[in-house]
This record gives sequence, C-alpha cells and structure tokens, in this order.
Amino acid sequence: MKNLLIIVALVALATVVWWQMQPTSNQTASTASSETPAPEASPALSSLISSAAPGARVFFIEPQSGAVLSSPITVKFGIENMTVAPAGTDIPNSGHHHLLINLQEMPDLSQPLPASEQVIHFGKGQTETMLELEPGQHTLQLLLGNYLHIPHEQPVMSEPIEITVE
Ligand SMILES: [Cu+2]
Repeated sequence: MKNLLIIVALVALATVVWWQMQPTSNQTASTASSETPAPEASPALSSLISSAAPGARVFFIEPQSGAVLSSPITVKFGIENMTVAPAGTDIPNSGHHHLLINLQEMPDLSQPLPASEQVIHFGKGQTETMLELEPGQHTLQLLLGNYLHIPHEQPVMSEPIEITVE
C-alpha cells in the first residue's frame, strides 16, 4: 500500500513537471513573430529534441514543383533514411510529417510545432493527403517532427515547392 502511494505521488510530480514544460500558445506566437533569434531551448526541453539520422530527408513525391493543378490536390510525402511513426511513439530515427502551406515565417524549431490551417500535422503517420486549395499560387513544404511534434536537432525539411491551382 505504501509503495502504491509513492508511485501515485511520483506520477503526480511527473505530470506537474511535464505540464510546466509545455509552451503556451502565447509564448509560441510571440517567439514566432519576434525578429530576434529564438533563445536556446531550456535543458529540459532540449532533451526532448531527437537527433536525425544521417542523410535524412523528406520530399514531395507528388505534386512536382511548378505543377498546375485543380483542387483537391493529392499530396504524397516521401522520406529517406528515417521512418514514419505516429505522434507519441518514441522510436529512434523516426517522425511524422507536417505540411506547411503558404507559411511566411518558420515557427520556432526548438518547440512543438503549432497546429493551424498553415501547419498541418499528420500524427497518425499518414504519408499522403487530399488538399483543398483556393485558385492561385501556393507554397508547400514538408517538415518532420518527432514523437512530441518537435523538429529534429538538424531539422528534416523539404525544399518549398510552388504550385498553381486553377
Ligand atoms: Cu505533429
């Protein structure tokens, strides 16, 4: 019984510590809009950043840059020298895809990526999607995140591609 109480106390403590490490959306927003370089991640958070495998890369299998398409668009994500794992699954040299759509400014790459209409998480480990886009020019880019949605120490991201939607 005493052991059980100790375990419960430890779990509660771990939860509090975890909670305090979570960035608030306000902090993320102010860091992202700041002109100054992002401060170094705290030691606690930096230990949550995963290293990337040598030669790791992500890329678009489809569409090709410069493509002229009609919506909805099939987008297929490629990955090399790493594996795709669902969010929450801590496997070395893995991550899940994030699709950046018309993003003007990179989010803080030392923090969990925000989720928005411009930063789409594929946390179930999906490797393709159908995308509804307005007519016009669009920029797409892929960015891998680890099991906690944090980009790797050497961020694994594709070149941005430009497509035109008719
Ligand atoms: Cu994610």
